[in-house]
Amino acid sequence: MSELTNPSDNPNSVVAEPHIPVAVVTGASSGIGAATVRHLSKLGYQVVMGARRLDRLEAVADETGATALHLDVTDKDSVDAFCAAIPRCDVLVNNAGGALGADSIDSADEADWLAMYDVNVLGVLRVTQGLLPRLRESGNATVVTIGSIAAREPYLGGGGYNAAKHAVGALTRVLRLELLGEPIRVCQIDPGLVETEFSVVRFRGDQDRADAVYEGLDPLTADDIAECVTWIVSRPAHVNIDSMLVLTRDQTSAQRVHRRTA
Ligand code: 8X3
Repeated sequence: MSELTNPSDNPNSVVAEPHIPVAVVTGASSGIGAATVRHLSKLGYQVVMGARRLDRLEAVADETGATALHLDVTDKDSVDAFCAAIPRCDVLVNNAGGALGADSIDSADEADWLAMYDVNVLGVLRVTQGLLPRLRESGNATVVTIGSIAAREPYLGGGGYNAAKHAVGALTRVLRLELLGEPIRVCQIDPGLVETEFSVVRFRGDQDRADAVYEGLDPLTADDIAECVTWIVSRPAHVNIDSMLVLTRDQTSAQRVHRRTA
């Protein structure tokens, strides 16, 4: 983990180096989040990353020099402490999120729906709210939210995740309306099939079921999406990439994929 000195009474405060832009990435302990930390660090950002699994974050920190802070986006106190430790924010990547289950609406578990709404929608709300003062101070900021093809298109078994990600899309578009006239860009990347821990978590550790999601096709990688983030944030300041749908060549829509048979 990078060495932090204490600029204030907050022992966890990050020290922002003057002239080095600061990027904040949530859900950064693995997958798209960790890849985004690596790519933004290479691009020259001082990166502050948050996640629940601090041990995993510290491994990414050792590799990149990014600063690791504990963050549970479903816990308002945790988000408040995280945001209070960040003195500057030029880029916010709202990546924390995920799916739970693939049940039909007929058999859906309300607790899963609540959990998905909490992490995907309220998580983005809490962190964005908490860092908006820092984003406004930046004078040239970008919020990139990782949505999903599930934010655009319903699919069988997608009920709760579709509902949550559609809400993320609504939140992103309302935020863009609200910030019109301020120097803050608002972007949403909607990835299709990306092979990360996403499906293992969705299917509660059932690796075979998770593997089957990507079987016979070339899925996107976390790096593919991280490269989209770095491209978006490195456009000239007046260019707002409002939204981006990113699919593997083997996928044309949520339910239409090409799988090679052995
Ligand atoms: C992940 C894409 O199609 O597995 O956000 O829901 S999908």
